[in-house]
Order: sequence, then structure tokens, then C-alpha cells
Amino acid sequence: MSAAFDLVIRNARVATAADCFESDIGIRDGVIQQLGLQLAKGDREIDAAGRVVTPGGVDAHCHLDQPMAPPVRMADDFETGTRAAACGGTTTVIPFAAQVKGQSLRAAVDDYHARARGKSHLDHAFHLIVSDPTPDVLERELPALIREGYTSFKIYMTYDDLKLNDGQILDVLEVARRHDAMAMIHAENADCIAWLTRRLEAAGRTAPRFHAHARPMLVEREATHRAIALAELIDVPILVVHVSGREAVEQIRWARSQGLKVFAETCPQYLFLTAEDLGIDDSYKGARCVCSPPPRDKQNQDVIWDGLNDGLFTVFSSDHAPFRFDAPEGKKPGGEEVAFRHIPNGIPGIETRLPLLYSEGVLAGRMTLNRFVELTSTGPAKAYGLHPRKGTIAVGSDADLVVWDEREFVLSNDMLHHAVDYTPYAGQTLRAWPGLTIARGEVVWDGRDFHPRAGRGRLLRCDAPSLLPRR
Ligand code: DUC
Ligand code: ZN
Ligand code: ZN
Repeated sequence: MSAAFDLVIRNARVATAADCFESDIGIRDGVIQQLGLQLAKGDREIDAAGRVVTPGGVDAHCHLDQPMAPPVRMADDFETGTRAAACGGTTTVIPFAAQVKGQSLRAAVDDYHARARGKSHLDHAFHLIVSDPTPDVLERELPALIREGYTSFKIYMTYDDLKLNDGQILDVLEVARRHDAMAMIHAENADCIAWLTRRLEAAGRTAPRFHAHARPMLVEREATHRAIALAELIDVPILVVHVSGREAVEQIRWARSQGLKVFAETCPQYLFLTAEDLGIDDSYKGARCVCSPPPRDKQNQDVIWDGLNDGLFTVFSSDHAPFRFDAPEGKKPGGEEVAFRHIPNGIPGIETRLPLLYSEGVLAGRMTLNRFVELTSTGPAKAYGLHPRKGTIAVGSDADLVVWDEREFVLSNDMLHHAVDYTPYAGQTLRAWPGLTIARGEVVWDGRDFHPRAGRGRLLRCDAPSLLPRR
């Protein structure tokens, strides 16, 4: 007689965004079939007695194999990026299909499918990046793609090759409103950054640390305020991504106090790095931590912790943007130590996102386990139309799970599975790491070894985000 389940996880301390309870988890065909005690036998059994089991992480902001201007190239493609994600407890990723100006959105999506096909170890959805909102994009392509399940897109207020002006942002927000999509905003004032960059360069201040001087908090504050105003004009919710500190947080709190639906995301770099990680002298080592917005200071880290705990933030993502440090396609473009404006922006973090927050949030007593689950899994799944298939432990949900090992160790890059030659968090003491990552019922990481099956990951069709008001 065949067993009732393919896999049973016994005696788990299950944590969801709402509850913690003791349960067995019965899994068949990659889906959670039953929760309860003393479930029938499975073909495979895992004893999780005394161990916390959370939903697999949903990393709703990561960049994998995104096309870049040569010689720069991302180190992680779908194969290595989802491998690293899985080993760090993430079971769903949402990277970006980026439209190059002049390209159709459909061509960008097709190109990105080709990059993912046969390579992804994990289920994945795509956000779109709209960089060229032509009438055809606004009237035909974007609505059609939203109907097909690409229900979120990112709008950039900075970066020459991606940024939209205010009028274009209004046009795109109107499409989000009409078709129930989630608009994600990268909020930094492009003209201020360009002006400051020219001044710094004229003064010979080109070392990596000056990247942070070119992007002070006010450029993020102003753009956040403007994005909120533009969204208010259209009467549409927005989600401000990678919020770095107090001044942007204050804008979002103010918007909420006015009853506006403004959601927010933050990332590990705004909790665990500061501007000093870009260098206290002119050493090029600081290029490792060049990302935008830049990390701020200890006081701003505290503001981000408060926002994580009090509900300001809905999503905690990695913003994994993988560039090798010592490489001509990475942080030293063409093999040169270049001026900060030419350093590719971004840091790796897809594998360390959950262990860092579990260690420094949950186990250090700064955050409840429920809130951890909400920020890293349930919130992103709801924000991007994947819940309840993803982001929770419930009957009928995909069996995407993490069984946690609580133990202390010092992180080093050779423990990680990405294709980047450094981690900005090397030397940090962590108190936990996934002992098992289970993706749709399959053990993909067992605490020591990764179990590859490139191509096992499926493309997810996203519904209208459940955080959006029903009209
Ligand atoms: N900033 C972004 O906006 N995207 C990728 C990485 C970064 O630092
Ligand atoms: Zn961004
Ligand atoms: Zn990003």
C-alpha cells in the first residue's frame, strides 16, 4: 500500500505570519495536504522536533542575469542565483525583465524567459521594468502583460538608461490603476545626483566612498515625496523599494497618515551596513558596498528596525545585484579602478537575507518570528499576487518550507553559493542557517549540500496583488 504522503515533516514548530503551533506537515505532489498531529505515514519522513519551520522565503527584489552595458555583466544567472537563494532558505524569486529604451516590453519579457529557461532551480515570477513608456507600451503591451500575470513593474526616477520623467511616471501609474498592477518606485532625484557627481569629480573626489556623498538622504527624501504626490494624483497605491533611512520613512509615514496607500520595502544593507563600508579613506575596497540608495548610519539603521517592527514595511528583500569585485566585468570595469560614477551599483545578498534577519532580528530579540515570516515571505507574496500559493504554511499552499538550524558561526564567502567573489557580510556572526530548504516538496538544500535540478523552477503567473483595494 502506498503511503498517504510523499513527505511528512514531524513535530515542527510551525511559524506563519499569524501563528506559531506544533504540527506535522503532510505533503503530496508538492502541496501541503494536511496539518495536524500524528499524521499518517509518508514515503519520506523528517523529524523536526524542537525546530522552527517557516514558509520558504519570497525574495521579491533581486537582479539575475539582467542585461548590462558591456563590459559589465552580472555574476549570477538563474542557475547560480537560484542555487544561492535556495541554500539561504528562499524558495521563490522575483527578478526583473528590464525594457531597454527602444525595445518593446514583450521583447524584454521574451529575452528574460530565454535567460531563465532550463536554469532556474526555484519558482519565479518576473516584475517588469518600464523604461520607455511609448503609446504602444501604455495602451497595448503593458495591459496585455498584466492580464497574462506580470502584475507588477518598477519605475526608476534615476539612472540615465532607465529613468522616467514625472509625466511619464503619471502615464505608467495610470495603467497600474486601470489594470490593478503594483507599481514599485526607485526613488532618488536624478538631477541632484548628476549635479553632485559633477561637483565631486571636479574636486577630484572620485573614490568609492563619494558615491554616498552624491546620493545624500535628501535626494531619496525628495523623490519619495514626489512619488507619493504623483501616486496621490492618480489615486493609485505604490510600493517604494529599498528605503534606506529616516527621511524617506518620514515621508511614507506622512502619506499613510493622510490615508494614502503607500507600501514600502527595505533590504539587509540598510540594517547591517553603513556609509563607512564604502570606505573611510580612498581605498577601492569600498566599491564592494556601492549600491543605491547607499547605506546610511547607525541612527538610520535604528529607524529601519522600527519600521520593520511597527508595520511601516511590508517587504524585506535582498536587492541582490551581483557583480564580482576583482573582475573586468564587475566592480572594476575593463579591469580598472574607476571613478565612483562608473562602479556598477549593487551588492550580493540573495543567500544571506533570511539568516541575517533571523539571527539579528528573531534570535537577538528585536523581532517576533511572526513578523519575520510576514516580512520575508507572506508580505511579498501578497504584494505581488502570489498568496496563498506562496508565502504561508497552509493546506493547499505549495510545500515551500525552511527548517531552521540554530547555531553560531562566522560567515565567510566560501560558505555561499553565488558566483560573486565576496559578501559584504563576511566576518559577521550569525546564529542560524537553514538546515533544510524544501521547494514544492523537494529538499533542495539539506544544510550541507545543494541538490540541483536546474529547470525545476516554474514560472508563476501573478494575480492582482491582494494588497490592492478591490474596485
Ligand atoms: N540599486 C538599484 O536600484 N538596483 C540594483 C542595485 C542597486 O544598488
Ligand atoms: Zn532600485
Ligand atoms: Zn534593485
